[in-house]
Amino acid sequence: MKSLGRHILVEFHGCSAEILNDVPRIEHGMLEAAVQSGATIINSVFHHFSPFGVSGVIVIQESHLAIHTWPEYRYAAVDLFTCGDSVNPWVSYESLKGAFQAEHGSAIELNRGQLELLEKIDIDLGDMRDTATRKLMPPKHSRSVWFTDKDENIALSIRHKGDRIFQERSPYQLVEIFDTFKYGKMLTVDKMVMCSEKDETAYHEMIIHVPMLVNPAVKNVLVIGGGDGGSVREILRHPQVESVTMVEIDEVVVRASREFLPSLSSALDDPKLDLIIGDGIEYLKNAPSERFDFIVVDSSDPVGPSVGLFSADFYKDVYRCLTPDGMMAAQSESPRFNQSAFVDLSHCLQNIFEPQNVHTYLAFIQTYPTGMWSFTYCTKNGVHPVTALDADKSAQFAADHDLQYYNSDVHQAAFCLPTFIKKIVSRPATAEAHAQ
Ligand code: SPD
Repeated sequence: MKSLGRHILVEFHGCSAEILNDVPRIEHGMLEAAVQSGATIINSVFHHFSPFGVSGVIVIQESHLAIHTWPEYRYAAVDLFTCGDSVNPWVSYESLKGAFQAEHGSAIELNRGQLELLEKIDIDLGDMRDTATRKLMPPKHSRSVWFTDKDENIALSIRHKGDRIFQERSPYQLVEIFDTFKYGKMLTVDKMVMCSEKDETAYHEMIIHVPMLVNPAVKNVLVIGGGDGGSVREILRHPQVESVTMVEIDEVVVRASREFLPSLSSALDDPKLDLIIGDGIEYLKNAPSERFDFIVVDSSDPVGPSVGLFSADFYKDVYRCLTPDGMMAAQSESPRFNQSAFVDLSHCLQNIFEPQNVHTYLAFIQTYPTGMWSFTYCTKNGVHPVTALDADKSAQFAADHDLQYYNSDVHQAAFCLPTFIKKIVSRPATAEAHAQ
């Protein structure tokens, strides 16, 4: 051996763009490449970048494998650096070429630390010898693989166990489930977090119990979206409910939730539920007027199939289909992360329901970017969400059902809005907002 290490600088062209934007697949390909070359894996760290691209490093006992990808160019730059003779980096090269489905690969090899240019010195470890020896214990592989929900300026990353539990591209969206360290299994749609086992209660308890505990006579409920089943589970805690209709556009969300998120989907087989796989917008267009006491819009974010769930035409149908004492609750996005969607929806609802009947409230959803999430409660008859609350009854309900987020204090506090939010929701509606 004439050098300390071999460094192969690799260019992969014509790769699969989808693979190059997929953190778990890239991490898996890199790990496999390390194993095949005979390396001992110590650690892996992989991140997704906005809007495309993945960077990651596998630290091996013999040095490292590193990558950065440009899916939009179907190109990956890879460094394979190995020390000693026990590992052949060219084996990793061949393995990765296959894993990324590269049409073309090229590489140059550098000898790093040429021995003829180096002079070895003796190092006396002294008291450090014991520590140094202990560090030679066989390494334990730890993985650091992250899911990131982001836009161009804000991101929230959650570490998961590296392997995806479920992935399917439906006709509408990419549906995935990851197993996270802190939040249990987490459902994502088109790379946006929908819910996680450990913090979904905040979302579902707040979208359902806030409206239902101020309107205890609700009998017939419609849920638009909500395919994971969390909203239906909470609605059915209220014994006076006679029927729930849920219209979810994406059968894949329901199937994945039934299989991997049983704590959310547990009520999807309840006899009071009529589960319709279909387009909620079309459903409401054709639904009879004054049919429902309560309509819940449990949508995903306003992209893809959910865009129409943020439109004035849709909410005019919601209004029409509510009974005279009816009410509606919608997830209305983050006042910071999705400010324009939040503001436009608030103005749109004020135009349809009248400003005094539209109330924004907040919950802290830890797995959503910024954590600050909003819901909007609207009525036809003006029942106020705080003054009409029977606080004792709502406290009892929360205790009886062992709720995790909702309680009577949180209910009332949720309507106390920070000043910047008060300002943006009370701003007069613009012509553009009406048009959307
Ligand atoms: N970014 C998340 C927006 C909220 C999505 N709805 C979640 C569905 C839970 N039933």
